[in-house]
Amino acid sequence: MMKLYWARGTCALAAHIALEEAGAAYETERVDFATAGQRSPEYLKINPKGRVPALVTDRGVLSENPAILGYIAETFQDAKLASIADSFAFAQMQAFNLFLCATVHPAFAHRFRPERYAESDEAKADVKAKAPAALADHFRLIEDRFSDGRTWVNGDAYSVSDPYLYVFTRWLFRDGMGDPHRFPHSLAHMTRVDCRPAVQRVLAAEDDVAIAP
Ligand SMILES: N[C@@H](CCC(=O)N[C@@H](CS)C(=O)NCC(=O)O)C(=O)O
Repeated sequence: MMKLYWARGTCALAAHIALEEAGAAYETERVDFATAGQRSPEYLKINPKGRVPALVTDRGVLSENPAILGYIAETFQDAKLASIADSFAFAQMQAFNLFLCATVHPAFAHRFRPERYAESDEAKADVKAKAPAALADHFRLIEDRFSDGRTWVNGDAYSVSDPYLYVFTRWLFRDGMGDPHRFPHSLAHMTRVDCRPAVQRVLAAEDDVAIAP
């Protein structure tokens, strides 16, 4: 059986929701960031990068959200969590997921983990200060994507991109990020994702709640 390593309030929520949406048989193990569980010798054997999510499969461990999400979509094709038969549509989905992974997520890390990027207090403050403006630029692109009236990130069909975007829209509500209501399409999308039974089940399992926009 697959096993997902996750931590509360993290990007691992996307993979957790995708597994639940897929109807996969899986178990989970919480990594406790409060006690630096992600850097424990036991966890570093699972993911030497010391990050969540990590998905243990019968062929080995997968890390990195776009890889995990693509793997879930391809493994559980009946759940229709991606356009598997259409290589171009699949690549477009991956392009969006990689944008979240390589651009949006690091911009949040500048805000929440400035110690990764700078040494002095002054430099860390600078790194933090710049993040909300960068994120506003990224979310404006996401808003543009929804301006054609689409329901989900990739069009009319829900895909693994949706829980992934959901994670970051929720993070807009954290301290210092400015007014999330500047991004109405993203907030409406977050609410649509919240309404999905699989999402409700995962939030309950993670002892988390939907955010009221
Ligand atoms: N590129 C990775 C990023 C994973 C990542 O940074 N996860 C964060 C949680 S959102 C983490 O595990 N942080 C632990 C730490 O920085 O010590 C992915 O998309 O899976």
